[in-house]
Amino acid sequence: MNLKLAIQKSGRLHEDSIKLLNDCGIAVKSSGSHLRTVADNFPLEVYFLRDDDIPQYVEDGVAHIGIVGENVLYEKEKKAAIIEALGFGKCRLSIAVKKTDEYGTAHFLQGKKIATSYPVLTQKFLNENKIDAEIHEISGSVELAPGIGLADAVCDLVSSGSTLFMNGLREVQTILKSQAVLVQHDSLGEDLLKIVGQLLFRIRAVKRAKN
Ligand code: PRT
Ligand code: ZN
Repeated sequence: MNLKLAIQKSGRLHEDSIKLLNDCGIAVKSSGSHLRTVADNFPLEVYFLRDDDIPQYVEDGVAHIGIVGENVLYEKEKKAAIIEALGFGKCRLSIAVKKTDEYGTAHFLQGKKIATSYPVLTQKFLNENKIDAEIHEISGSVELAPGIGLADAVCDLVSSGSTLFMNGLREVQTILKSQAVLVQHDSLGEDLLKIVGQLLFRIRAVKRAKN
């Protein structure tokens, strides 16, 4: 029996996910044009997917475990338990405004328009702060929105902050800190749990060796 693991096909988490497996002594190759691959020396089958689809695959149990950013996991609101934080893919989901705007508190956003690819997390933040604002969902180039008059603010992922800076924006409030996590399907059988345990044992050893 093979444990089925979903990882990102290409993008910011792909290389680090493959490297983690390799550091664990598990021989899997980068996806190339393949959508799945089987490890040579560990009972593991890897599915290469869009990161957005990984929470659903794990909720359904089509993949038994997955590697995904917390930002995506929480946005999708799927049932998939975090079993280990992996320490890569670190970023934050933040509110940013035009650099000339005085922000002060979240109440700045009252009645305003916010562009984001994370409508669920943005709405949660607004609710928690009892703010009424319009969410404009876009799937990419969110940082462009204020400059072209599409929105007053953005809620987007930030790592170095240079993309915000280049677009005349200023990060004013972090609403979520995120990193890549290993998630697991709710109800795995004993045999699969045993393999998950072996994998976790190796992952933790790799993490310890790095510290
Ligand atoms: O194709 P697929 O849907 O799988 O990939 P994707 O395009 O949706 O995601 P991808 O590969 O861009 O990111 C995958 C995951 O990496 C994210 O969900 C985060 O968990 C994590 N991550 C870490 C980041 C960043 N850092 C990051 N900086 N994801 C995106 N960014 C973007 C951000 O959106 C902004 O446009 O990078 C830009 C900002 O970077 P800085 O350094 O200029 O601040
Ligand atoms: Zn994506």
